[in-house]
Amino acid sequence: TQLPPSPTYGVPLIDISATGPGAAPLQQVMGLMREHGPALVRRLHGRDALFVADLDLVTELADETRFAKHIGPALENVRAFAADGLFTAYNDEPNWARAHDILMPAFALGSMRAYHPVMYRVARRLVDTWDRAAHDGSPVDVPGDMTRMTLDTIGLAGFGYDFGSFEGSEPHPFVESMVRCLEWSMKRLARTPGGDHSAADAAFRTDADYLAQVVDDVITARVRGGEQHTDDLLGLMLTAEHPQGGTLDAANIRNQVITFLIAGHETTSGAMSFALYYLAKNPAVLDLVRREVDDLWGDTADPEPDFDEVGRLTYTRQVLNEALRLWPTAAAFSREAREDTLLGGRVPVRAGQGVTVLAPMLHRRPVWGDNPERFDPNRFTPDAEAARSPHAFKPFGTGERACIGRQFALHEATMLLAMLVHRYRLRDHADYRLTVKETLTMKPDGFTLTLAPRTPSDRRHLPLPGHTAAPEQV
Ligand code: FDE
Repeated sequence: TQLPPSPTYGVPLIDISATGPGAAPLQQVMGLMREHGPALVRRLHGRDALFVADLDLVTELADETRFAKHIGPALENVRAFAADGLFTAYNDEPNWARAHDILMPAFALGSMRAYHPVMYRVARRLVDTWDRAAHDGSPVDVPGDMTRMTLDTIGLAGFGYDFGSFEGSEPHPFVESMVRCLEWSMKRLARTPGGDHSAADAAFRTDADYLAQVVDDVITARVRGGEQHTDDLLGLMLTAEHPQGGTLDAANIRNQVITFLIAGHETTSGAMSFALYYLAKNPAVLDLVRREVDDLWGDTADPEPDFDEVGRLTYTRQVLNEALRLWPTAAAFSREAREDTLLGGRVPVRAGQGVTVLAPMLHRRPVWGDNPERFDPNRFTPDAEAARSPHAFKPFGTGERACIGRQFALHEATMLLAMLVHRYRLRDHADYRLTVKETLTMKPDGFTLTLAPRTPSDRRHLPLPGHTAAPEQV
C-alpha cells in the first residue's frame, strides 16, 4: 500500500477528495501516515498540504534560521474571529512582537504564584460539583467539567471575569459560540468548491459577534471598576507600555482576550481529560500518583495545595506529559520556509510554503521505543528526557511562537489532577472506549466516570514491589 513518492514532492501524494476529510481530519492524516509513512502530501479538491512527523524533518523545521511559524488555512479561518491576537498573528505583524513582549512576564514561571489562589478556587468549584456526583452515584461528564473549570480559571486569572460555569447545567453560551466558531474554521477547510455556504457563514458571524460582545463587556467592566489591576493579563494590556514605547490598541486587546479564552481553555481541558482517561485505564499508574499525593497530603480531608507543593508533584506532571504525548490536544502546527529549500535534502519547499507537523505521530516515532501506544509516564523521568532529542516532543509547538501558556496550563492541570486522585476513586463505569473528537483541538468524546470518596484505609499503601523495609535502627 506504500505509494511511490510523487515527482513534485518527493513524498507520497494521497488524494482524499473522494471521501473528504470527515469529522476527524487529523486522525485521518494519522491513518494515512500509518499506511504511507511519516511524510506525505494530502490532496483535497486540488489543494495540497504537506504533513510531516519524522523526527529528523521536525528537527529541521524547528531551526528558526530556515523556518518560521506559518498561518495555514486552519489558522487563517481562526483569524476571522481572533485576527491579530498572539496565536493567529502573522510573524511580521507589529502587534505580535508588541503583545508578546508585554505579556511574556505574565506567563513566566514566577507569575504562576499570582494565579495559584484563583486556580485553587476554581478547582474547588469542580470538587464541590464532583462531591455531589459522588454522593448521588451519578456519572460526571469529564471533558465538559474540565472545560467549565479551565474557562473559569482563564477568565478569572486573566481578566478578573467570572463565567460561573458550574452554576448552570448548560455550558456558558460563550463556550458554545466559541466551539461553533472553531468547528466552522475546521469544516470550512473541507468545503467543496462551488457550494453555497451562506447559511453557515451567517451563523458564524452571529457567533463571532457574540464573542466580541462578551469580551467588550469584560473590558468595560474592568475599565468602569476603575481599580488599578496591573497583575493580570488584562491589567497589563490596558496599562503596560512596551520598552520601545506604545501600548496595545483597543481592537488588539479584544483580539488578545478572545485568543486567551480560546487557547487557554480548550487545549488544557482536553489534556486533563486524556490524563484522567489514562489513569482510569491504568491502575498501576494511578497507584503511583496516589502514593505521590498521599505522601504530600496524607489523610487531610481537604488539602489546600500551596504553590510549591504543585512543583513537587513530579510524577503527576509526568502523567500529564505522557497524556500530551499520545494526544497532544493542539495536535498540529505549521512552519514555513524562509527561503526555497530542500527539507531532509529531498522534499522541495518553496519560500512561504507551509509544512504541518502532526504531533501525535511525531510522538509515536521509533525514538519512543518499540511500543509507542503504551501509556508509560516513565518516559518523562528527567533521565529519559535528557537522553532524548528535545524535538521528539512538541505538544506546545516550537521556537519563538511556541505556547506562551505552557506553565499556566501545566500548573493548573497538575494541581487539579492531584486533588482529584487524592480525593476520589475513579470508576470506569461505562467501560469507556476512546473516541477522539476534533474541533481543531482534540478531546475524548463522551467520557464519563463515576466517583467514590477515598477513605483513610484506601491511603494505607503496601510497600512497592521490590522495596524491602529499611533495616531497623538500633
Ligand atoms: C501557542 C500554542 C501553540 C503553537 C501553535 C503554532 O505554532 O501555530 C501550541 C502547539 C500550543 N499553544 C499548545 C497548547 C497546549 C496547551 C495545553 C496549551 N497550549 C495551553 C495554553 C494556555 C494558554 C493561555 C495558551 N496555551 C496560550 C497560547 C498562546 C497565546 C499562543 C500563541 C503564542 C504566540 O505568540 O504565537 C499559544 N498558546 Fe498554547
